[in-house]
Amino acid sequence: VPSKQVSITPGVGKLIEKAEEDGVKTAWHRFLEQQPQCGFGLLGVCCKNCTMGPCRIDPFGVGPTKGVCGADADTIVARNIVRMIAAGTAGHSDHSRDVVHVFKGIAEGKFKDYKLTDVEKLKELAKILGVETEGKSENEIALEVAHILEMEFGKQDEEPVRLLAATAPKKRIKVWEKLGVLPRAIDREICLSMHRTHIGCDADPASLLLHGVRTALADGWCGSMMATYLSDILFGTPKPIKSLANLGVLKEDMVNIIVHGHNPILSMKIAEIAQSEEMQKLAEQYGAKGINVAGMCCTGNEVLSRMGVQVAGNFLMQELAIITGAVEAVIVDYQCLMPSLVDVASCYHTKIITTEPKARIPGAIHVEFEPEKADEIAKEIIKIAIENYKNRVPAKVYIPEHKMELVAGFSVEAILEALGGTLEPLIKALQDGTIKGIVGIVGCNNPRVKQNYGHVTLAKELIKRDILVVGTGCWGIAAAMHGLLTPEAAEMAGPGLKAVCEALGIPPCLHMGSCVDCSRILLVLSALANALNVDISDLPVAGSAPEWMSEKAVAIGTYFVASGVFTHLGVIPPVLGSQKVTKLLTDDIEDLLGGKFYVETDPVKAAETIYNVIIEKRKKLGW
Ligand code: BF8
Repeated sequence: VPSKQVSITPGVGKLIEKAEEDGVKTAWHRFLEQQPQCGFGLLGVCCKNCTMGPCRIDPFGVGPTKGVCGADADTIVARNIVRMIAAGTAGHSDHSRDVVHVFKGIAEGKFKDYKLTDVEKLKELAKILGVETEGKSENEIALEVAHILEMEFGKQDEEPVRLLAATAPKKRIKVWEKLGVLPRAIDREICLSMHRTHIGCDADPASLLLHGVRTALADGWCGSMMATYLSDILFGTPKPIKSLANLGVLKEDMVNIIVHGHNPILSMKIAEIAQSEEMQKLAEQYGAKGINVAGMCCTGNEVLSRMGVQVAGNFLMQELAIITGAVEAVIVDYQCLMPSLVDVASCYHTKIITTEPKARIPGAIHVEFEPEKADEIAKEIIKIAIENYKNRVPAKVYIPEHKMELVAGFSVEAILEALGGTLEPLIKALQDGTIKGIVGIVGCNNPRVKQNYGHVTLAKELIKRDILVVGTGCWGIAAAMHGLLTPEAAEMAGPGLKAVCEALGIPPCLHMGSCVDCSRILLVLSALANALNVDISDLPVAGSAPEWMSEKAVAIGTYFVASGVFTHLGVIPPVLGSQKVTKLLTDDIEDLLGGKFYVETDPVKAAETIYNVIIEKRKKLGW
């Protein structure tokens, strides 16, 4: 692998070289081995939804134009995309279900190791869901809220999910109502996505995609929204917090533990218990100076936003952390975990510890996490890491020195506080053009893109044009490692944005949390639209996923578009095999929903287009 060409992030190239010296393969190596990748798959024209297939449509029209059942490229491409949306929605929302379970258990007095931290937010949630709070205890309120939220997954009536009805702008809800895409229950829309795409069901690409929209809306405005609300109630709503990012946060003389995955229920416990005197003392007994917990991917964002836990890297760096030879344990819950972690770890002393029945990896140590015994299990897991410190081989250790300062923790509440308690200053800055617009950048790494080049370049190009950037997920970590989350980064911004950042002491790029926290971006859009009495599609805003790869990112992109947002993708989605579906998603859908997809692999060109779209929207608002 040409180590200097695959990433812009300092330290990554060196570790890829070390991997090769150590005889270890990374995702970049396996990506090369996969070349050339299947053209049918890339175009989305392979259908394996029944065993008459797999059927493949010849994109050049020379070979077969229909599968055995008669499905054409339009049907197949649309079905495949809807299944991606369903899987992504399932990922976010099933994570949410786990948080609801713990939230309810706390209210019932079952999970003594957790508590309700942000009671104000609980009351706010109760209020928007129509739960009376007067004269009731916290636990009573929480129980009623939990009951409503559980119903969001599986209720059988035709009413829209209540969180969406409570948080989306009224004008937007009317658009969805007219189109018949208001989601009724999360599990129901996912189930219906699978049913419609079964052999012999929905063959109409427009009808299929509209159900994809319905499913994605159940994710953004309900499943993910719920995960954000409840994680804030359980662990505290993020406030601006300083920390460091990149593999240089690993420590030569400490027990290094990486928490990786998505659910804060586990990672917050590990981070908390690792700080306890008992665990620190034990680490000292084993010859270490203490325990150093570092985050990876979205659970890293969760513990960063609330505790300031340092971040080791984003998606493509999970293997590299092990290759430093300095990590005693990688503790994972679910999503975005490479099964290869076990192969890589076998060349070092690192233990991979899975904790969830739904995400087991062959060869890993499995310690099942149960919220009833959270503290006890967290200790058990941390002890495995501590005891492993003695197995570290100093000759195999190389920790790159690079780490960057950052400020994270920009929840909606924190943004409002920075603005002095109201959106007015932001609206004024938008109206007078000091800030031209707002762009949410989200999503993954993908070896198709030079790692973090898309994320960082797009953000820099946008802030230069006085566009405020907010974002989540692996983008947040990329931005952090490249210094974009510091107040000093305002130097890179245009004069208007720079002045605003300097006046408020905030960075020009705001880290809003993990991928489920894209719901925070939706709430900002909703608040702006309501304040201006317009629809989200009228706002000078856009979305982008410059390096996306996961099905969850497809769900996010779709609910952004469905919410009226012009949404850029830096990686070509598997739809080009159908001109009809491509046109529906990048053109026709705008007439229906006010947002559309825009695909551009060059982030500099993408920034230019996004800027022009924002200027057009401003003109229409008379700004
Ligand atoms: O949910 S950005 S690689 S870690 S999928 Fe995964 Fe993508 Fe990272 Fe978080 Ni989101």
